[in-house]
Amino acid sequence: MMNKKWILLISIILTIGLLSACGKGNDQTAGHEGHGGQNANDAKSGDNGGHGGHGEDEQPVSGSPEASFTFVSGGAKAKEETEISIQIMGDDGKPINDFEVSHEKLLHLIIVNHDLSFFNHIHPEFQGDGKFTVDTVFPAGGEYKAFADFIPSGGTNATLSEWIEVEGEEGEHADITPDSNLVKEVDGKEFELALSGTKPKEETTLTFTIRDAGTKEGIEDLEPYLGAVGHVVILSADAENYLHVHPLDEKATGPVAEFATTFPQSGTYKIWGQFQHNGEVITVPFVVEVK
Ligand SMILES: [Cu+2]
Repeated sequence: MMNKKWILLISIILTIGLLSACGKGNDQTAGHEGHGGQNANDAKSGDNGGHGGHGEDEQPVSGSPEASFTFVSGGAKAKEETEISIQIMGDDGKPINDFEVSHEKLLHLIIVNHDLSFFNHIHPEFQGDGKFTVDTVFPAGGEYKAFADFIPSGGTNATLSEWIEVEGEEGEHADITPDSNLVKEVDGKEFELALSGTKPKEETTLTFTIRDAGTKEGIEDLEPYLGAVGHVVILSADAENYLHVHPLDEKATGPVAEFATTFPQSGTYKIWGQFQHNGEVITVPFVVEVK
């Protein structure tokens, strides 16, 4: 009970401080106003959802980080190795240098193309001064969306994204249509996906059952991938919503792997399940409709 009272008291004090700082238009406020302009990518990398904007001076840097994605050589060409740089800055305009290890990594980078037919999940290395870099190859020209998923130390999970342009001939655009049958065969394995529900704003359990495609026997010796039974990424068809997904039993080894998520609104979503078996990572995509 005491704790709650203290939190309430501190919140009130902070709110009063914040309101007065924003209202007066003094030097401090002018500094904050300038902040948006200094970060050209502010609007583009807004998937964080929690842009507070004002009065963070007394708080840790990690309140509402910014990420900017650049190609180190100035541009990227299809089918050529390209170095991507991701610069992470705090609210105060200073680089963030302390990150929590999440799923065994400091930062997860997901790259998809416009129709979500291309999916890449890689792990850039931290170079200091808030910067991560990684080499990658884009299969064709066109627009790709990059998502950087990380947790600043002492902060909350952030997913910052930006569309990036790759030079070269574009591939064919395919429609993103919901699968009529949620059973897929990839690399000699059969993956069956079941959803506990398909309603938005309700926690949904995703159950993957993994079998040998030939014998139909369940695979019971899945290896941990990024510290858990598997890793699942979900994006809305327009790549606007990146969903957070967590395993229900990290230590599971198959044939069943369960994850939980909440679809924010109705629409079409693409789900990528990633599992490791015999030292190889297998990525299996599904498209579902949430009504
Ligand atoms: Cu990752």
